[in-house]
Amino acid sequence: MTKITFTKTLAYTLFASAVAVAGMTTLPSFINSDEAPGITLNCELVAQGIQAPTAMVFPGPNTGWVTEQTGKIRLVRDGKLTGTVVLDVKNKMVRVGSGYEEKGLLNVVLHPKFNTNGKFYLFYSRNTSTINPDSKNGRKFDHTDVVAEYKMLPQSDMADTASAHIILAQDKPDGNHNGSGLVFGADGYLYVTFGDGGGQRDEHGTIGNGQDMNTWLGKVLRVNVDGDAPYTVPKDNPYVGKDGVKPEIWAAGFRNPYRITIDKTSKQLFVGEVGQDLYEEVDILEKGANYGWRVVEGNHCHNPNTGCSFTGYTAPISEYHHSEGVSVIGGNVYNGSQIPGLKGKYLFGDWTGPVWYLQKAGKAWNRGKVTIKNFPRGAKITGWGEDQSGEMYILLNAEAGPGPYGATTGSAYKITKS
Ligand SMILES: [Ca+2]
Repeated sequence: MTKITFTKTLAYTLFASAVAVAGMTTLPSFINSDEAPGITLNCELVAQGIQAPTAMVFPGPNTGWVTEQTGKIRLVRDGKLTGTVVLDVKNKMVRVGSGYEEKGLLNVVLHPKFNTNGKFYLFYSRNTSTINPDSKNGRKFDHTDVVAEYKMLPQSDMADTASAHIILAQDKPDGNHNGSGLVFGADGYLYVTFGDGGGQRDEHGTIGNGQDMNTWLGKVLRVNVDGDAPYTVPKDNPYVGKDGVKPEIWAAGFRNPYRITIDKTSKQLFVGEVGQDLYEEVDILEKGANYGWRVVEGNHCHNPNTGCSFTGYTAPISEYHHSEGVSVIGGNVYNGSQIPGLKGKYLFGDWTGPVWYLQKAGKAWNRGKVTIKNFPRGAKITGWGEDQSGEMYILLNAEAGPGPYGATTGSAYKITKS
């Protein structure tokens, strides 16, 4: 195993200090609690030499793909990273910075019928020259986030670059908070998450994008990619036919819902929603629900910062304070067979390294600490994966950003029994 060193970026150092100060001045006696018992797991290195891994999917029983933030899908076969590049979208994307960076190739999901139709979907950031009509001095949007469909070449490990077509495109006022969650529900529809537009505190328009029902920003969308191109809106979406509301919206009130996943047993969708300065949260997605941002952050008032109303907002199933982390990296419910004690638990982490599980207990979800042995110290958690038999994988980056193009400080580990 490679020894992984960790270098703090200036941005992260500043951010962590600001959080520490906020914690001291506003929450001097905050005590963390894990209601459920801690568990210990192990992990096995599957692939190293990856540049800033963002997502991992499994097109075959012994075949995985890992997306690199800088644009490539790398092929992993029989537990080893191969030289095969399934696809490289670097030339379609924005230039990805080497330090802390939220843009780039952020996610991939396979069509439920991938085995027969070879279709898959990417979420990446591309350049734009469009002027942002809400900017004060005629500035351009920062970039455009897109969801693109691709098909595999027949009988090949590689994608057909000519098959690309854009399903969704959303202009972004700022570079951060891109969402990028992609999952197919049990209904066969594609769910896509978009962040609130970026900057901080969702200071967009008069009420913020999270609460503005006339934008995809700060929302989870639900679309049908199997009808007319590029997509159709399912008739049972909650806001179809409502004036001033985008019909693609399934749920609202998000800041940066970085990951969305499906529990293959319960069919519930889980969202890891990255908070502002104080609280990170995990949500279970419900039709037409509003998760409260920017009015609330987790179970706490945000704007206004006291005396807000929680009426109409769906609470997270779990939240944690920034004394424990800074960005939730939503994971998966374990549905594998090799770790019986993990069955039905939602495993997730924070970008700074801690890992927890959530276990349903009556109406509540209790949190427990997860200790992973042989886990590289100081590495950033950037994503999770679930293979065809339900075993789970964790993606790490030794650095806080992608590094220069071609840098390889990322790795993928399989979660195993202790
Ligand atoms: Ca919320």
